[in-house]
Amino acid sequence: MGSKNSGARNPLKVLEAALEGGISHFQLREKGEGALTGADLLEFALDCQQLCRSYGVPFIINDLVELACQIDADGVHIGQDDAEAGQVRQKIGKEKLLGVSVHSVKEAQLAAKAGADYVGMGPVFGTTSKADAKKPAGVKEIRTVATAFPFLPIVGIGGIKPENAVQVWKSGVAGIAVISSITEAQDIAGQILALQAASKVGDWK
Ligand code: TZP
Ligand code: MG
Repeated sequence: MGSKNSGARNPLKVLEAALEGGISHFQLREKGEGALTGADLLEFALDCQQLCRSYGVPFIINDLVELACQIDADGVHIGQDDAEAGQVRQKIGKEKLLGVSVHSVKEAQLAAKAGADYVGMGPVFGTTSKADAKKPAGVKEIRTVATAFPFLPIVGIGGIKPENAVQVWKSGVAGIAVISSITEAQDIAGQILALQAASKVGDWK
């Protein structure tokens, strides 16, 4: 999430509630109308980083490789239209997390070769959180990539809610990433529990 994803609520309070609720990773994605820049963005990023550190949760920055290096973030996430993954890996070093958004086996293969630790795939469902989102892709390609690269962690993203998370978990992802499902939840901890619990549905069968 970014500073503009939490509606009337303070984004740092929403992040804190999500950390308290048990999110495993946080990605700062500061985009869209009114997005923070310059010193304001730096301050917000540092605040998010400090909160994540206090919960022992990795803090990843979307797109902004320079900012990630400047504040020693735990990782960077880039898309196909951002900097080239191999160059970003060179820049951040081998200890940092590198995530790359992919939409096909070919893109996943290139990302893995360039040193990605995980790939993001989506939008699985319709989303209003990404202005330039492609059309919903479902889980078909996730299954294909998961089969082709069983050791490459895939994170599903886009319109994922507790009600539709089971099919994403079942497609072979290592994790799911959400914005609105958590930022718009009244009971953030309860929502996180429900999203996580969806990964277990059917396990007892
Ligand atoms: N990439 C694909 S969909 C998306 C991004 C960043 C937005 C996810 O937000 P939401 O609110 O969980 O649909
Ligand atoms: Mg990007």
